[in-house]
Amino acid sequence: MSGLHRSSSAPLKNGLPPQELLDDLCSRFVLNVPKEDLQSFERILFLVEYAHWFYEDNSVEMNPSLKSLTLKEFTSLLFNSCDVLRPYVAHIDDIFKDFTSYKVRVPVTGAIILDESYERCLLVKGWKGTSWSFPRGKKNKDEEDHACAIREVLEETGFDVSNLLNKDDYIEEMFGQQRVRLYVIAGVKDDTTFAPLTKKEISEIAWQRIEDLQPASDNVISRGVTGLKLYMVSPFLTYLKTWISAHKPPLASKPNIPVKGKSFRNFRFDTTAIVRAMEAGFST
Ligand code: M7G
Ligand code: MG
Repeated sequence: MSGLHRSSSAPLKNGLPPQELLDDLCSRFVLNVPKEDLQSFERILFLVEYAHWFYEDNSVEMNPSLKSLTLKEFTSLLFNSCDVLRPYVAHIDDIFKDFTSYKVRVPVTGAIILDESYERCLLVKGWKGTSWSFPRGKKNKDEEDHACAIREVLEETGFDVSNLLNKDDYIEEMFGQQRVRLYVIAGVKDDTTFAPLTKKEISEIAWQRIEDLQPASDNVISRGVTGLKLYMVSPFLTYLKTWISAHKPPLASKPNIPVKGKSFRNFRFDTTAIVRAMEAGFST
C-alpha cells in the first residue's frame, strides 16, 4: 500500500501519528489478515506489534516530527482510531497485560553456534538492552522448533544454519513457563560475516570465549567473568561443556586473541585504516 510511505508535509503539533496514518497501519497490518489471526487478542496484539515496528522503523524515520512511542502507547492510539478495535478500548489494560504474559509462555528456539575450535560461541546483543544472549526467538504459530531456530538465527545474524542443523542435537531448558531449545551448530568459521536482517532488534554480534561466560551463579541474568551481561546464557553452559568434551573440534585451540564486537548502531568506516592502506599503496 503506497499510502504508508506518504509523509505528511504539514508539521505535527504534538508529534502523534495523524488519523490517516493510523488508518493505513490498521488496515495493512490488522484488517488485511486471514480471519483466524483475528480470533484472539493475543494474535491481534502481535499484529499491532508489527504495525508498531513499521511505525518506528519507517514512519518515524521518514518523518522525524513524529514521536517515537512505546508499544503500549501505540496500541492505545491504534485501538482508539480503528473502528473494529474501538469497542475494546475500555479493556485495553487487561488485553495488554494478557499479551505480555502470553509472550513469555511462547516457546523459544535458537542456536548455540560454536567456532571451529569449540572455544567460542556466537552471542547477540539486543537493541535496547545491554545484555547478550544466544540468537533465538519465539516460535510462530504452527512453526516447527528447528524451522524457528533457522529463521531466528537468519534474522538476527544473517547466517543460514539450515545445512548445519541436526534436529536431535539441542539443549533445552525451562524458564518458568517458557521452553527454550537451542540447537548446537558447531564448527563455524570465525571469519564468517554476520549482520542482522531485522531493524532495531540486534545491535551487536560477536564471538565470545565460553570460558569467559562462566558465571558466579546459574541465574537467568548473570555476568561473565569479564563483566559481560548475559541473558538466558549461563543455564546452558554446564551441558554445553559436556557436549564440547564429547566432540572433537575440527581445529585445534587458537591463541587467546581478544574478541571484537561489531556494532550495528554506529557503523562507520575506519577512515584512518583506509587512508593508511591507500598511502601504503601509493608509496610502493
Ligand atoms: P521479538 O521478535 O519480540 O523477540 O523481538 P524474539 O525474536 O525473541 O521472539 C524482541 C524485541 O526486539 C522486541 O520487543 C523489540 O523491542 C525489538 N524488535 C524486534 N523486531 C523484529 C523489531 C523491528 O522490526 N523493529 C523494531 N523497532 N524493534 C524490533
Ligand atoms: Mg521474533
